[in-house]
Amino acid sequence: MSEVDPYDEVMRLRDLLRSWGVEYYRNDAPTVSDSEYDRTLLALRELEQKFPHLVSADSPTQRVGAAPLEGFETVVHRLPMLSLDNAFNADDLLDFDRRVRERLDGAQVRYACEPKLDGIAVSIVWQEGELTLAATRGDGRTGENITQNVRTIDSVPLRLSGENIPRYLEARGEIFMPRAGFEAFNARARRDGGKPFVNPRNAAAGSLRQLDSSITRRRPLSFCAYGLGYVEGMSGALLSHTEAMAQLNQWGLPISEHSRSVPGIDGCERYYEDLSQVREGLGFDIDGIVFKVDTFAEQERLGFVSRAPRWAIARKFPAQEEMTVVLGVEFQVGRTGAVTPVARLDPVFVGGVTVSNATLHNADEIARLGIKVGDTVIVRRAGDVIPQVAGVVVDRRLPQAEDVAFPDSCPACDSVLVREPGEAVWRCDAGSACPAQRRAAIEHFVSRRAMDIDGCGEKIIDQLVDLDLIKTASDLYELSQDTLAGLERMGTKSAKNLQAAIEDSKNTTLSRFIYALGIREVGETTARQLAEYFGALAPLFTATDEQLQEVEDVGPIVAGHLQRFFADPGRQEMINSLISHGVYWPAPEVQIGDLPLSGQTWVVTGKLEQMSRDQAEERLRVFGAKVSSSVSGKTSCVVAGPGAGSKLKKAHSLEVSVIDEAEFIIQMEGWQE
Ligand code: D41
Repeated sequence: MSEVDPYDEVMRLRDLLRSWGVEYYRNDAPTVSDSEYDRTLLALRELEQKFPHLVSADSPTQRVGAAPLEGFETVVHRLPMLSLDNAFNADDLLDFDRRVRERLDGAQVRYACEPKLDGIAVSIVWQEGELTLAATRGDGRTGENITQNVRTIDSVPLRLSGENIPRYLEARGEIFMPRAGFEAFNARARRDGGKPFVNPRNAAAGSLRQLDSSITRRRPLSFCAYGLGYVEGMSGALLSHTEAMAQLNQWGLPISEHSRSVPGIDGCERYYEDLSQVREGLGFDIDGIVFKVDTFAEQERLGFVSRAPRWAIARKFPAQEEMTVVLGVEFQVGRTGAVTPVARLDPVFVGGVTVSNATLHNADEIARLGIKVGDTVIVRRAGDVIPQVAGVVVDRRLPQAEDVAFPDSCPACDSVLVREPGEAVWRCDAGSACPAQRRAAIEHFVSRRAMDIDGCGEKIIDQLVDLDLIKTASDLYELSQDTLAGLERMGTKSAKNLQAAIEDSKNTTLSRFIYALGIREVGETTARQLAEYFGALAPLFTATDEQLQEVEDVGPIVAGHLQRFFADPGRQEMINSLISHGVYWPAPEVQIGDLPLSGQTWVVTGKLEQMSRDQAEERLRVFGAKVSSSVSGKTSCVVAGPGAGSKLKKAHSLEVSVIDEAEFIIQMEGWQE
């Protein structure tokens, strides 16, 4: 391959970045993922460093941000809004600390750590305590006047409270849309035929860009301050970032409840690990952690280079969004017959894992996305959630892209597909006659929270079903060790272990058994409630609609599913067969009313040492407690182990009683009597 001329390459990268920038900032419709944008910008910056004569004032590297829009006035920031350097790994962070200590002559430095909110950076000014101006960051030097829109955000005080209010206060911070609000907004937009946003940040940007602030007011935006701008006429001095944030908070500005001041870079690394753990539970998107040298005196000694302070750095999390290409769409049949389209993707590394499939949910979602095979799409993966296709990059569509054809009949058994009124899902109506439904039902049956048969993964079940060794879950209990040992990737030892696991699973509980049956819309909670209410399996076969609906969480729809399930002769036969193979559960011993924790709601959080969280929760239920995953005013007690985070904080703030594992074990002994 011939060498690329650096001049041509610089021009090409600039053109790319500029066109992406316009799409992004003007139309709130990104045509690239953030990470690709960042990578391209980095490539350009590196080239310009290598060939300084190619740097020009209009290069995207010279201003990180957007041109002001027509419609908003331009605001010149009294102090430039700096940008943040990025660290993409632990080494980058160590280098940052080394540079800081070199300039400060050696000693360990205190760092202020805070989550990096994924929103829109703004500057807000209060004069004599009254909010007078709010502006976007723009290119750092000038931004857009969005005062009217910012005034509609509840968490931004229109008037400062407290003492020693300065004549002129500029605070900088981030405006963002919490996830719950984002999901609710998108759900409404989808229902009303509107256009949903790709992610919370685009939603925040789009909401702030409204020329009519009554629209902004209806958007669930929040504000969080992260620094000071120009300040004048203040009595007393603030000596550090930590002090400044506390002062802003006293004047009524929201600050991050997760911020902390730590000693040295080791403290920063620990903070990064800790926050990575709780990231999913935060309720809003963050894309990294910001570390700042805490004292202002040290910040001043460090100063800044062109556009970024030497005293701060953003340690980025692995990207949660990436672009890739749809190679095809397959249709999977689940245990309830639901046909789910799944996009096969050119594998991409996103949010820390390689993703090669993403669910497309149903036919409506395919229509909403307007997705075609061959399209470039943005794949989003948040935490442990299954990867989603957030949007199609229509600009990159090739002429040969093909429409997705939803099948007319079941891809596994060719039976008709039916769609119930008001439902988005097409289902195969063959029930247990469909091999795909049977296979999925068996997978569910053996899963950890159902019968918990260890070592019986998808690959094994596929072989057993394909070789016609099992038709239903009850056939599992007839498999010989020899048969199992004959499967691919199965030695005598693992065959022995698997058979032992199958044998062990016979001793179960009624609620696990009901859950394992895989009845439509009967999850773990409903299964447990059914087990508690009926106390045995037999009454479920004959229960009337009214009786079923007596159970909490069971309405007419679930009652209908239950009745159809237990009336199906094939299912009856399978249940009888399971029981004749020796599946059993202990009869309930105590009436629900007189259990020691009846009527109480408990929460378990953090890591326990003597038992798993699941085990603790199961025991609490045995003693009659309801177990919840979130703390509220109604919580009776929280069991907290090491590493407990926001739930523990919330419990303290609501004055809910908190006990540790040791105390929990002692209390349990009392309940057992
Ligand atoms: O949460 C954030 N997104 C955040 C952004 C933060 N917590 N701190 C920040 N600190 C700065 C400096 C150190 C330059 C005052 C920032 C940003 N800057 C920032 N946001 C957008 C560009 C720069």
